[in-house]
Amino acid sequence: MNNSKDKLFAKEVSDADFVFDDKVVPVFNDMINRSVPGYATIISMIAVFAEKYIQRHSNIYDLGCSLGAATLAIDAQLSSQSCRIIAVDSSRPMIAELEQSLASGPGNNRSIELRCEDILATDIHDASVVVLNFTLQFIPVEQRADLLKKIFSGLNVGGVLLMSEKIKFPDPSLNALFIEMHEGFKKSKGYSALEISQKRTALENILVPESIATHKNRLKDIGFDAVDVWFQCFNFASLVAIKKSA
Ligand code: GEK
Repeated sequence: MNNSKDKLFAKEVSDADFVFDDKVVPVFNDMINRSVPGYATIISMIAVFAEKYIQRHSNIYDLGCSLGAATLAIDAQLSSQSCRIIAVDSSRPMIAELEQSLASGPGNNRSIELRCEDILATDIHDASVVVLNFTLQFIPVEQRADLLKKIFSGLNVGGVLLMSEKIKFPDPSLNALFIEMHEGFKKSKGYSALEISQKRTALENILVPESIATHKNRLKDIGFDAVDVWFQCFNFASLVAIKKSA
């Protein structure tokens, strides 16, 4: 897997929206690790959750898998071969790179199926674990409930949704504080002020954060019985939502 340093916004760029294209793939690992506080912890804990919730002969979905960090962590964690991991992303360069790393990597390579498609069109069935790791934030707000409803109905009883998101806060002063802290984190990881501000502009229209309360209420309204945050650092959080009954 390519691990080049992310310099995409180091020079002045035009005001175009961010896209997950072939320029992003080689730097994606570096970018996400230096941009999302706690990313590595979240990935390894997703695998720990998966180990607990996996059901025999069920499907695990990694929706918006990018280079497959969650897929690969789950694959490495699970000793049983009796499940199938379905990794989906609409970016062809991401899926192509993941395909290559699966072909050359040391993973268990249990049944991992890669799909280059819009997750809004993905059929979810017989699922024990569904991962939405920083993906829902890119789905238009008005389509989020339908996607989550589809996930809920495709989950088996006893299944789990693990969902990480950039979040916003109802209190404007706290919202501003956490944005400042996040930018401080990026600065501490070597991003310049120009890189931080250009990336902010590029994501403005395509990454739409919501509050933790909005996420929790929507998941509960859809039918998830137990919903809470299991990880948070500044304006990044990961939620666990369990389907206890149909
Ligand atoms: C990780 N989960 O490393 N359908 C399919 N894929 C989509 C869609 C869509 N409608 N919209 C966006 N994506 C990964 C990180 S990155 C998060 C996820 C980030 C894909 C998009 O192509 C990209 O690969 C991914 O969602 C979001 O654990 O870069 O902040």
